[in-house]
Amino acid sequence: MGGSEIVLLDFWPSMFGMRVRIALAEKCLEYEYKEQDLANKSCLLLEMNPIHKKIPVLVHNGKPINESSIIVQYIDETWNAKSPLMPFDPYARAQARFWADFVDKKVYEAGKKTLTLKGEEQEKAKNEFIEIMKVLEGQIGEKPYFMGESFGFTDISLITFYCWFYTYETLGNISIEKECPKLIAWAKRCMQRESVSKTLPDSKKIYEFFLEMRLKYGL
Ligand code: GS8
Repeated sequence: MGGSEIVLLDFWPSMFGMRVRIALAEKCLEYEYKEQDLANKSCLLLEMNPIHKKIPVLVHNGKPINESSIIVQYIDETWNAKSPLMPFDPYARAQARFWADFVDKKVYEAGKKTLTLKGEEQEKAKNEFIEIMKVLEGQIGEKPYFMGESFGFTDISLITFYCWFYTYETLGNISIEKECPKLIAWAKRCMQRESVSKTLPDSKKIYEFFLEMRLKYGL
């Protein structure tokens, strides 16, 4: 895109960073990817996200945008001619935001608890995780995507967790597919899109990454 300089500060296994990569791919935008070391944060990251000091950060023509859901909406609004990610109708937009917000508030925390707690606490976390997935499965229902016929904002917010499912399932001893077959069918449908399949790392690579982290930080 002429005159636009796009830089992404990211970390490869981050489901939040992947959201931004999918949105950029949907819009066919070229950008510079800068992998960040979160154990030793760069001056650039601290300068571009002084409040949360987290990735992802999108830097567009020198100006930073923080928080993955906000970044995805920014991308959609700035490059609105190609592949709209939000529905046109204001009520449908509100619904799309509601479900993306539900994912933000529920999925990461429940997944993290499933991976890090033990015994009875882990059992509780696993049940909570499955319950959240079932709510999402109910919302997709018989539709191809969250908001109907086209892939968009809400799909992006959840699909990046899919490459973590193997890790949740293996370490939590659960089967998401058994409990939520429609959700998995939706995820496989999303994976048929190049923007998604080229962005999501291999599930086994994520699993190895998590085991390494666990060893290093004694989670
Ligand atoms: C979450 C980003 C986040 O947790 C968003 O962008 O949607 N609500 C934010 N980023 C993590 C890496 S992914 O787990 C991060 O940057 N952590 C560094 C830290 O906490 O120090």
